[in-house]
Amino acid sequence: MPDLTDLLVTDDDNFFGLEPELTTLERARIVVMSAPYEGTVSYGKGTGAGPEAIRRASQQVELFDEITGEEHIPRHGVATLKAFNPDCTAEEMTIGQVYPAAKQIFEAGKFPILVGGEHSVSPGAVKAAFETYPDLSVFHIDAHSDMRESYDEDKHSHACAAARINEWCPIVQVGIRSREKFEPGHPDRPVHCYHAWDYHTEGPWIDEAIGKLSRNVYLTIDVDGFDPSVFPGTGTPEPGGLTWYLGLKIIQKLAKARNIVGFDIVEVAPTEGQQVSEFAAARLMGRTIAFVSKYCWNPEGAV
Ligand SMILES: [Mn+2]
Repeated sequence: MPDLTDLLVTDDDNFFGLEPELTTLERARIVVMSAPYEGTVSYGKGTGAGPEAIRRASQQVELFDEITGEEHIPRHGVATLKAFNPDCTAEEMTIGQVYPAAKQIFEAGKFPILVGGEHSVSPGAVKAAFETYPDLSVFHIDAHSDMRESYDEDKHSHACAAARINEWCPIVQVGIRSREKFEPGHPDRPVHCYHAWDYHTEGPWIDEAIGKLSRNVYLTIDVDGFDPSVFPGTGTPEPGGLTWYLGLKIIQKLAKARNIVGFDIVEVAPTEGQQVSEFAAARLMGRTIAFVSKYCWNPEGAV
């Protein structure tokens, strides 16, 4: 595994189009990893092109966040790593490439963001977070519960992401509307599943769901947890997901109540002829950074 310095993007082809002095590993508190992997995709293809499309879209995102009233991104700095090599198995991607990079980011005291690619890339980042924060739990936004033990004879398939994560951490899932009848979690690490049918509008359930999490939380966002009107470009769209504002409010509440230690945004599959999904993903990245900065790093800002 190369040192993070060897992976660093040093020109202005970085996330959010920052001046290079804001993107060094010394200056930046946030480090973005790109995993353009779609090796186990079972339906629509194209998530391999997600990270590059999101990076380009992020250069069009306004850096001022009017919800929190601050410019968090230039204040903290964001380092961009070169994309990992997608010519490998899902296990080699997430355990062989994502995990060691995420581990180094945590060891440097920085905040990792992982951009996919399919959901199979996430477990390696969670493993590194879990080794850094032994009480870690995972907040999982997705249409799919991803709790299959194995899929297409691959334990590291995108359909098994939460099952792999559950080998280390308890999970709270929201937005779920596609799952197997029987998908047990580990007996010592419960998986609380909030189905979209019952929980798709604002209500006390959000605080209840967040209340099931430990202090330190890794946030994994499969964009298909949102409604396809928000993210039409995704591998396996399901009707009836979270609205944009409900999703943001859930993440804001999460940041106010818990310490988010890292997050990922996965399953964006850019659609020819429009930029809706990659721009929404870049915006979601920016908003989530704003909430983490405001409420997790400035605790006096919490309400
Ligand atoms: Mn999904």
